[in-house]
Amino acid sequence: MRLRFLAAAAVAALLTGAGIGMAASQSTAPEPTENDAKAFIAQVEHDLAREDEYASRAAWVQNTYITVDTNWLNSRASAEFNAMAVKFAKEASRFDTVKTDPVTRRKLDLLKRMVVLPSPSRAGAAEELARLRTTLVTDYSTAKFTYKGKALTLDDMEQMFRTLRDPVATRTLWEGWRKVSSPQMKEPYSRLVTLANEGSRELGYRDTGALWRSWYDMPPDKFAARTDQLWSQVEPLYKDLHCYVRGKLSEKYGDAVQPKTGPIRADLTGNMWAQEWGNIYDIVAPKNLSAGYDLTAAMKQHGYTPEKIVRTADAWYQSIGFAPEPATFWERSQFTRPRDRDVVCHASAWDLDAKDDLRIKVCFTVSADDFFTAHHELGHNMYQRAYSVQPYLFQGGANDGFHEAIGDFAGLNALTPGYLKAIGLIDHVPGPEADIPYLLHMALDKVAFLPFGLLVDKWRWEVFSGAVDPAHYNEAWWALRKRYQGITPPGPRPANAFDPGAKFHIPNNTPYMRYFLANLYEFQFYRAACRQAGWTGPLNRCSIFRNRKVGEKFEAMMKMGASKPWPEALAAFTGEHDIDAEALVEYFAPLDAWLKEQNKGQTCGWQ
Ligand code: X8Z
Ligand code: ZN
Repeated sequence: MRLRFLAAAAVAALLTGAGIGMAASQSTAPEPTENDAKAFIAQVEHDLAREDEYASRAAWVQNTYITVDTNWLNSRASAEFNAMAVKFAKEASRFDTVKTDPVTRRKLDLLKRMVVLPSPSRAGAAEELARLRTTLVTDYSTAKFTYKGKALTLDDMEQMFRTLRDPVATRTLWEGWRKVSSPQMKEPYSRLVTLANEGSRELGYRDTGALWRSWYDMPPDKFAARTDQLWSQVEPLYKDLHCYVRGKLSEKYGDAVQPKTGPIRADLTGNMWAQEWGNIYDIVAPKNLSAGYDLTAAMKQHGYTPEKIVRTADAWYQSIGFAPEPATFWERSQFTRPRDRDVVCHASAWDLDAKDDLRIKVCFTVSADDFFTAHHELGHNMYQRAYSVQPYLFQGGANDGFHEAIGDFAGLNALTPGYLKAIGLIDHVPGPEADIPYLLHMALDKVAFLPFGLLVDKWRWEVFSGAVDPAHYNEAWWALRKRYQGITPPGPRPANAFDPGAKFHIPNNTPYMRYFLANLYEFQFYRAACRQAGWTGPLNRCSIFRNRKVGEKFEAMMKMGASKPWPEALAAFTGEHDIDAEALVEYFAPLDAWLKEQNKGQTCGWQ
């Protein structure tokens, strides 16, 4: 084929050109042309798509059946894909000064930054990096903590955390998970950081953090400043929520367990990482106002199963015009934890062939958390299928925050009482007195998440840049947890603790700023959708269920994939050209006024 010839010619030119003392006219390889660039891209897209499918299938098998052999296969496939992508990314630089059409130029740019952890080119490095990655995620996924004679998985403990209200028990589980999952990761993790940085430098990035910050169609430093500025827009709202919740926790547990000042004790938030607090709604619920229903209870009452939750989410997407998940989705997905083997339980959505082999892999129970997560995961699948019309290098989100925001937007609609009534989960829609309880419940998840969404990669940026060395990994983690979230561990941390490793995205090397961005985008999408639908009531009651016109416009944005800079994708659906925390702030404005009223006389903050 044309490009194989091109590649061979380039190698030949390099070899001859390397000869010392050659005349300049003989030693200079011919300048590549626009056609060379196009041929190069065609070859890259063909080869990467093929290798990608191979690596994805190996990863699926490993994720759903962890054994020594599937780990081996996954490492091998991942190393090969990584090495190929890095090689192409380097070759792309040959066309830096070639004048090309905008599509080819964007593909060349995307190619240079597509690898999350680039492997160094020296022999054996890609294999070592891949093995470290598999080891870390396997350690995380197979860890069990023995409590009262029972070996508990993480998802067992997460489920207990939702309703446990005994601070001795929550502390035991919280510390137990961090003892069994992560201390042994510190050494392999720091090795992985060294290797990924070496690979990133070969590609021209200062470190892997700089590579990650380069994904947003703006200079990396500008992106970092932008995230700080977005945080400053929502920080006052977070502080009001923090103040109110701390007061309620102190009322419930007493000053000895939760003091009225200072940070919140992490294990009292109903979540293993204190990242979303919706599970402790019962503790913070206003005395005189009722939400009117409990979604988890309603689902149990109506005989919901994990699969039924997923079918309900699929039906929501169909109601706005999306095609249903294919038959193979229902045959090949994993909805619950298999009882006889180890798996990676953390929820994920898969696209195996860039056509129709879509799947999710989750370990659901019947809970409001999983109801939301089902919409979240299907959002990934819907996006994957929408942009499968694009060429390989454009088969991705407008940015990774968009990918996370699609399903969160669906979830915002699906949690409204109007929708829950329409699908028969609740009998009547509560009146306006339920708005504050509803917003409070939403804020416990959406507002509480913001500082966590921000700090995970602030920590990793410091680790990749070398600002924090392995001896200070844990200290730096807790400094950020305290500074941004205002939370604290239930007791002193042991010297060998590696608490970042007790959160999936660290051993799995999934970048995290995407979730911070998504939490803002989802409210921008929601506000725009409600305007398009002509909604005039309180924003929190708006639902675009069955609105095919809005669905069509949403899908049009999704079909763009990564073909255009993200501001263009955002504008295609919302008319807005920039990310803006104002939509979230507007949504929660009635709650913030109420919180300020409740907090009167309290000393808020924690420094
Ligand atoms: O990891 C996820 C999804 C899969 S992309 C379930 N989320 C983050 C987390 O669990 O920490 C969704 C919210 C944030
Ligand atoms: Zn996701």
